[in-house]
Amino acid sequence: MSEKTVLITGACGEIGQALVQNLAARGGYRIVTADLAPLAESLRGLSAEHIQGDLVNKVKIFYDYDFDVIFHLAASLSSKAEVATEEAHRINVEGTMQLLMMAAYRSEKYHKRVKFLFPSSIAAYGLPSAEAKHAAGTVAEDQWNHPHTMYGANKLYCEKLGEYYSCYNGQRHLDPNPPTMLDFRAIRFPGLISAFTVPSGGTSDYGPEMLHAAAQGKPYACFVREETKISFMAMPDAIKALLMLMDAPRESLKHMVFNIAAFSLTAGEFREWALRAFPSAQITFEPSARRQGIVDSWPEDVDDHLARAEWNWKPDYDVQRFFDEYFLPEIRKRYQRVSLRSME
Ligand code: AKB
Repeated sequence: MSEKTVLITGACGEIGQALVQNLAARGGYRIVTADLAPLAESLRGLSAEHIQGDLVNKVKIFYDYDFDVIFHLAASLSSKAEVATEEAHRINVEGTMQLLMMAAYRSEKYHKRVKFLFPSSIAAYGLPSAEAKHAAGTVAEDQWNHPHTMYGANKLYCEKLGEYYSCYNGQRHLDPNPPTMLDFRAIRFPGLISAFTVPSGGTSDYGPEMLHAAAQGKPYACFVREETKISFMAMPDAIKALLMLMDAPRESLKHMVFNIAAFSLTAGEFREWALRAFPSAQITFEPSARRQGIVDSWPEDVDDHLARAEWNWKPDYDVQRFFDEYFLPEIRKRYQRVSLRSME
């Protein structure tokens, strides 16, 4: 089988690094990476070509590449986007629009549907208050689509742009011979937790930050209240979901935007898990009104039956397995290595 050419934007971010490593291990892909940052150390030798710089300016050069699949991961996350709204809009919306137009153009010109994988987020939801959130419980894709944040609004709008370029681009779907359109597929991710990288700029970051701090014996002041609940997922499950959705035959997909769920827990429960593994961890709660408000607008949990029915989604890690089989074994190795290095 011939090699497929894949573009991964935001390749040096948390999802990007894990995705490049997984695709490279699978084999059969020519991986082109793009990021504002130079190629991360962890990706050396895995990326066939790295394009560094602002996506909005760089997108022209991608018109010359024969991409089969695009994973557009570059984004300004929810907390950062609230302090630099215009920049967030430029990265999250203009960058996505430019790439979608390029993928639509190539699909049409070469009669080949470019697959466009887009990480959306639970931030696309917006519940009016903590009480409404609690009452709503588990939400489906088409409920509560009233995001409170710039990032959430950007993600929801880009889902719509993806659908537009896939189905209606210029209303040419009504032509007697409609053109080939791109193949847009999006996942609304919950908060993600990697044992290898720490997030920055997001609002679900308190989960991974708390666990990484506990593992390193550093005190941590959590920026949301103990009872705050949202859904989380192990990074390997997030990568598995992206690859499963990429592989799913188009005919089996009736939707373009999918929730995926793994486990949902409160910040207080996170602290209990952290203390079980690291009994001397010092974790306190010092809520920030703005970040608390953001998480209060996100659902407690999401209904992922569409993903389960249409592309057989099922997470490998519930909360017990997440700690026992992924996070704790990996994090212990990681920080042991760091402390051994600091003794050298
Ligand atoms: C964020 O907190 O902004 C992200 C997300 C939930 O999309 N991790």
